[in-house]
Amino acid sequence: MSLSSKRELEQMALNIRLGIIRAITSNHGGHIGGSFDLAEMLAVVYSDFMRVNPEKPDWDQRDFMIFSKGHAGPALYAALALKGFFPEERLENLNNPNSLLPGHCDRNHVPGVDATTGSLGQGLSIACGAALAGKLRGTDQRVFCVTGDGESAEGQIWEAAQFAAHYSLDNLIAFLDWNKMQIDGSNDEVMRLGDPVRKYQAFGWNACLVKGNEVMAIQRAVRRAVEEPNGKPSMIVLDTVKGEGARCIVEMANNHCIGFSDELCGKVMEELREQGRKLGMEVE
Ligand SMILES: Cc1ncc(C[n+]2csc(CCOP(=O)(O)OP(=O)(O)O)c2C)c(N)n1
Ligand SMILES: [Mg+2]
Repeated sequence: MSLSSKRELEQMALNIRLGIIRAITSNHGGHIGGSFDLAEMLAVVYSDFMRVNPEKPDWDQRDFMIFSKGHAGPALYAALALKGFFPEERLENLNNPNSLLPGHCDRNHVPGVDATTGSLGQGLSIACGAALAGKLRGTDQRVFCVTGDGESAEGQIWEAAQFAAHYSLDNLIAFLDWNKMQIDGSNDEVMRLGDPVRKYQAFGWNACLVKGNEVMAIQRAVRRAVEEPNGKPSMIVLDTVKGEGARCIVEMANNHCIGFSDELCGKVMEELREQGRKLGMEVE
């Protein structure tokens, strides 16, 4: 299997953040914190592992991406636009009236989106259904799923965790964006999650902790999950920082869903331009 280099993946992650900014700026705000911190994971999965065909988004042998933390739609949309599912200009139509790019992931409007999400807690169950269907049909399709740590307060997540282990869904590769924050503050204040790796292991999953904003660490973990199926579903816990990618966003007391002024956009772009220079990329 030929995999992307660190530099290529970091460039892709930067392009994803630029796409997120393009979308969120057009809507004068949005869910930046929990979108930005997924850029490295999306860069790895869409560059190296997702078997999809942007020309035929409904290809019946494709891998699935179930974005359970649907409020991070701008991150998934940016990756899909870069992959060629729709023109990048469409990113500038986030959440406008009659938009073809609703703020939360919407499979009815956006090519490449496999499940409509936003009501938290449901995506892992949808992913289990898709993974079980793949097994029953005898295909080698993989199902990727992205969950949140605040989202994990939903009981349905743990029903799905039990189900996936029971049905030996080793074609299911899930991520947990462990940024320790949710909408109203930290998980420790709102609902303690404890150690998610040990929890998923106790539920019968392969579970590991990786530096969630380091492309090579993520690439290694996903590679292991896809190349060494062992009868168990895999949970890759991404140790992330909410808003990673721009210091001015990380440092905000709450960066969950914020208004986006020209001034803030300018500050973020300055940081992204600096990262572009280091990666040998021209960022406008
Ligand atoms: C069932 C349900 N309850 C509440 C919400 C409101 N809500 C939107 S995002 C969010 C926080 C989710 O936290 P987390 O999963 O940690 O995602 P992050 O904020 O880190 O991106 C909440 C509670 C929702 N979308 N769905
Ligand atoms: Mg969180």
